[in-house]
Amino acid sequence: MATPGKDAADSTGSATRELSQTGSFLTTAQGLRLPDTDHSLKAGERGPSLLEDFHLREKITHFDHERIPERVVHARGAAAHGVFEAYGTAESVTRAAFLRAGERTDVFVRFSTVLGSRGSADTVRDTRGFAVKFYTGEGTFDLVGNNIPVFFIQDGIKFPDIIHAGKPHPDVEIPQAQSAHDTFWDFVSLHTEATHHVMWNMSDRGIPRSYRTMEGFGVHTFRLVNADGETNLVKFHWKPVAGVHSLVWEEAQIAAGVDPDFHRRDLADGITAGVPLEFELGIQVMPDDGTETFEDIDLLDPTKLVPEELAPVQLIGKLTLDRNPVNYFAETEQVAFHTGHLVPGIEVTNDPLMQARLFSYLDTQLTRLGGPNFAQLPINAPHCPVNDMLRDGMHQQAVPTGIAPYRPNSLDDGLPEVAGAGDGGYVQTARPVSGFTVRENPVSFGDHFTQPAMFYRSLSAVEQAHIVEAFTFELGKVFEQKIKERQLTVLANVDADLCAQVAAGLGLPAPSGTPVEDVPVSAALSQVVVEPGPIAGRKIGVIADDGSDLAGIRKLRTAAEKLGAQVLVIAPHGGTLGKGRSVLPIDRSILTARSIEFDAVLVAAGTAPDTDIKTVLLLQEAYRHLKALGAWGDGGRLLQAVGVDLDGPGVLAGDVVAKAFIDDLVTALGLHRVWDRADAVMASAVPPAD
Ligand code: HDE
Repeated sequence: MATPGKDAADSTGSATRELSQTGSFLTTAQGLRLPDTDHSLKAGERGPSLLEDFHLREKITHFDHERIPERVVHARGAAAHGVFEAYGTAESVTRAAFLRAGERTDVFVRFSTVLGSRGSADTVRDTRGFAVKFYTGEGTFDLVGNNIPVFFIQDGIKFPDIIHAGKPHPDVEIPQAQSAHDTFWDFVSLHTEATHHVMWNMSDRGIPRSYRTMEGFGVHTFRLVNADGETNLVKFHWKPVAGVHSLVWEEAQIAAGVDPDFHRRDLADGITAGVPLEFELGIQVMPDDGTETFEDIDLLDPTKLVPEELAPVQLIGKLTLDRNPVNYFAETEQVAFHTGHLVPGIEVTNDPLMQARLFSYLDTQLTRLGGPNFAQLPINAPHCPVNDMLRDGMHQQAVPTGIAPYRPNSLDDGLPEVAGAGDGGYVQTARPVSGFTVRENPVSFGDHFTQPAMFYRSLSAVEQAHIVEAFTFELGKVFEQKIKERQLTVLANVDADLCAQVAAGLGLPAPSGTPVEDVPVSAALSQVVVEPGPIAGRKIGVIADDGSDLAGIRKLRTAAEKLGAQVLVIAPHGGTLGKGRSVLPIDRSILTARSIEFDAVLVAAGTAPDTDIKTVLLLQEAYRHLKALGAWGDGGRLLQAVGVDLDGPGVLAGDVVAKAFIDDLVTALGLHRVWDRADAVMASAVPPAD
């Protein structure tokens, strides 16, 4: 007996492979070999083109239809393939087979910004999408999360409102990919449940250093069910092995112009360089005791997080992203995530935001991917047998063999069968539902300010200063005075100091509010680290010229590469440095280098203290952005020439590239930034002259 769906899955995959480039001759879509694709068929060499030129028409017609509608949100994205390996530590709370010890599952992960169009810049201040497709043996599970643990709205019915407000102004379509404009602040100042998410967006989390240094969150509370049918309420977390690290605002702005592909380039380059992205999946487990609350936190309210101090994140597996897509359109653009792609052991809750998402993700693909058969696209096809009774429709690729795609039937021997829980069927846990139909929120959804205050007060002074700067910048871009004033009244209810500082920056009086005074802080919310972490994926720029110590650079490179970091040589010209066997390729000429690319900048011994304006800019920016600087041998002359105090914090020195020098560099990189320099930098925009 044939299994139609299984055959369909197979034929989808193989048919698509056959359709992609095979054979060495250029052909039409019908396989006809072509003698010429550079000239249209014309009536004489100076004559008009002929309608009979079927190749011209096929080529142009197909080109005319190359684009599909971009995602209405999260249009700008980049992705990678990889594998997820389970530790087995979640087995007591879920029967999901892919979470059993040692289980390895193929994954595809797409990172994105929310507001911008497909061609917008990567480094804008925005939330980042963190969508993971697990191709499990029990069906595909999509964990469609963000890099911020809370959301702007509590009910999905408000999603079009927040997105319309955040998107560019509808008359002039300005500004692209950012929230620094009137409609966004108009909405969030009126809709105060957005305050917590706004605080995170204005923090360093809104401008991540790279995808490899971002946390991820499932945001909603999920219900996990174990083999005995016991349930727990759970929040998902992705913990980056590389640590949580962000850009500073000036870097983000420079990158938006100098390298709009900053994050996708880092992702692709890192994987190409053999440095995979690594994240551990974790869960916070809360009892499913019928209250759907935990320590007075409403678990159905997506504007609230559960502090890690109250429910520690238990690590349950590791994600490794180590393969770039082969074709952006086929994979990154056509991938279709859906919060309703679930597997046995993982269920949804009544969070009204999550409920609306269960409708939206399937619906949006119908327009974006042109019909209901998008699951057959190679990137969306499950990696397990598929035996559905879905038939026909636009772009149908499968050739089902059965004749009875209905149940019950006798003509296909009653197949396919339905599966109970014992056969891996997705049997939802029965949950009680009662009440009157209402358009109301529970009372507990009404507290919009306690957790924003907790977030703000949990951060270090530098992080708080960045939030003040971000609010002052964004509201400074707002034209309507009443919107700025209204947002200040929101901040007054979060924290009086925050409000006063932003008001001062805007030149407005600080209103008074009723901020919550006694908020327990959560140290886990700060991303400033005191212990250095790994440095894989980091980039060290080394300024050198024809007189530099090339052996020292090689030694540094060998040491850095062992730790997964890259050394990039910056020189006054392109090509190579040195002669004969000691020749060293130059990675960036000073014309193509910009400080934002590097996590630390060093000057090699022997480098002339040439204060070319571009070199000065590079070093001063690196200094301002709190990056480690350094030099060995007489390389320090250049640092001094641009005004860097060689004894200042985060300025490394050594006679030669020796172990101590390398250790200092690794420590500085592992701490992400030279936070001790922050006060001096804030006091003066340029490094102090010596
Ligand atoms: Fe989404 N969201 N969303 N969202 N979302 C989409 O689906 C939507 C929400 C998130 O890389 C769309 O296929 C509604 C929360 C990510 O392809 C669309 C609501 C969170 C991605 C959609 C939300 C997300 C999307 C656009 C409120 C974090 C990118 C294209 C009820 C937990 C996935 C698409 C990718 C994409 C709707 C709220 C994350 C229109 C209606 C909360 C990471 O269906």
